[in-house]
Formats: sequence, C-alpha cells, structure tokens
Amino acid sequence: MTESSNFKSGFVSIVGRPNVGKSTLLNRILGQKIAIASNKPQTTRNRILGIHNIPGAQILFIDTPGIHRASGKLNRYMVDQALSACSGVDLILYVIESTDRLGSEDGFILDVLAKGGAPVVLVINKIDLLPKERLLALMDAYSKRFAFREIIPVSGQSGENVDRLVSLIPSYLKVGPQYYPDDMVTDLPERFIVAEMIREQVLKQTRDEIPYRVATLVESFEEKPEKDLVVINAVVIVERDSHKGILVGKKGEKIRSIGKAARVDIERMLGTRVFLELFVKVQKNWTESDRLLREFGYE
Ligand SMILES: Nc1nc2c(ncn2[C@@H]2O[C@H](COP(=O)(O)OP(=O)(O)OP(=O)(O)O)[C@@H](O)[C@H]2O)c(=O)[nH]1
Ligand SMILES: [Mg+2]
Repeated sequence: MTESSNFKSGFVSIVGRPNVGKSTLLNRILGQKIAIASNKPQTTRNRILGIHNIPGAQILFIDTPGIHRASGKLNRYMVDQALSACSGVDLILYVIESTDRLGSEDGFILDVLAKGGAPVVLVINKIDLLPKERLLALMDAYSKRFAFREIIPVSGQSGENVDRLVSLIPSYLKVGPQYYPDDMVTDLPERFIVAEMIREQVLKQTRDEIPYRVATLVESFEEKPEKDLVVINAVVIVERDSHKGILVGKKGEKIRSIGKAARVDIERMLGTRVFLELFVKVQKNWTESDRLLREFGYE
C-alpha cells in the first residue's frame, strides 16, 4: 500500500432525489458497473461503496438511495441510509438533473446538508438533455438557495465533464492512508452485486408496482473453476400472487428473459461463465415486515 506523507483519502457521498443519475455517475467514475441503475425511481436501496484510486489519493464514494418523502418501512430504511451519509464525510456531491427545477424536496435535502456541515458541490447531471443556455438559470436558482463550493455540470451517461469533477475532489480530502488495496473497487460481496443485477433486470423488464416490491436474494453460489463456471441459484421475492404471475410470464418467458439479461452482466463482472437459475416466491407484505426486511438485507 502507498504510504507517502501527503497521500490523501476520504469519503465522498453522492446524494440527491431519486432517478437523477447518482448510480450511473458512480459507475462512470469507476469505469465499471457496481451500482445498478434504471429509469425507475428508487432503484438504489443501500449505501454502495465505490473505491477510486488516482495518483496521490484514494476517494471512497458512497452512492445512496434517492431521498424522497418516504412512506412504508422499506422506503424509510432507504431514506435513512441516504441521510446517514450526509454527515461525517469529507465532501458531498449533491446531484440534480438538468431538466428539473428547484423544488420543495430539494429544500428539505439542502437543509439536511446544511446541518451536516460537510462541503457540498452541486453536480448538474444529464446536461446532454439540456440546451446550454438553460443551464445558467438553473445554476442561479440553486446558488441562491445554498452556498455550494462549486457547481459542475456533467453527463454521467456520456461521461462529459466527469473527469473535471473527479479532479477537483482531492482538494477536499485530508492527508490519510490508502484504506483499500489498489485492485479493490467495492467492499460489497459478489453475492450482493449478483442479486442487485437480477433486481436491475426485474426493474427494467416490469412496470407499475412490481419494481418497488421486489427483492432478490442469492441462495447458493458455487464455483467450479475446473469448468470455468459459477452456478448460482437466486430467488426473486414478490408480494402478491398476481405479481408472481406477471414476473414468470407466459410459459416462463419473462423470468427467462430477466435471467438471460442478468447473466450477461454477472458473467462480465465475475469473468467466468455463469449458470443462473431463478425462482419466484411470494412473501406477502415483506416490505412492511421487520423480520423479512432484515432477511433480505434491508437493515
Ligand atoms: N440522458 C441522460 N440520462 C441519464 C444520465 N445519467 C443517468 N441517466 C438515466 O437516468 C436514469 C436514472 O439513473 P440512476 O443512475 O439509476 O439514478 P439514481 O439517482 O441512482 O436513482 P435512484 O437510485 O433511484 O435514486 C437511468 O435511466 C439512467 O440511464 C445522463 O447523464 N444523461
Ligand atoms: Mg441509484
């Protein structure tokens, strides 16, 4: 591990409302997919650590669930995860999307950030969707509301200006050790990321309530190095029989298509062939059960 006298390290939280592109931005910075992303709000449910090494510094990013008015136990858990990452860190990237405008939900989050006391950079994401002249009005509205240290427009999707955002981060970090080895990109177990990649495909391939009421869990993960193969059994949990019917689809078509797409991502991450078997299971009202929330990793 590198130990020079002026090496810097520290935590940088990525926070904002749902669907503004926080996870996409993290993946873009890391150059690989560790956080799932989708066009449905409330995709991310846990804090996700992303470790980024640059010459002279190690940046520990924390991707967080979108902050929203939460009702229900699962949503409250998610918002708590995000709020707890708003203090005790070296820097906060407050992400908004360029096509949005300053609203009351921003007000709530900005008040939390002000109390937390960490410096905040405003990241205006999705600039690929906005004519440049509209950007100035947005910057003006936000800078009147909060003393941002800087305002950086980016596109997490195309990568525009992301390098510039990363390059200014070390000036907010303190001198400190390299906490994780060079080759480590997250502290999340592979099983967790596998379950998330399956959930991502459920989000992408279903509509209505299902995305918000699905949990995924890897039940077994068996490596067979002699065959360059990993055999994974996972369960997709839904709240209702009707949801199960939709998820399984005609002759199992839907769940097969979900499994196929997830397998491609999992194979890329693990660098081996994968045999993925999915089961769909109904657990009535799991999003309101403390015991089941714990069992599925939301505690
Ligand atoms: N056009 C465009 N779309 C983007 C950009 N960044 C993200 N998106 C899209 O925005 C949607 C939401 O992206 P996510 O990264 O899941 O957003 P998030 O803020 O992590 O969402 P939650 O986890 O639900 O809070 C996805 O459909 C992304 O493809 C961007 O720079 N430009
Ligand atoms: Mg996310």
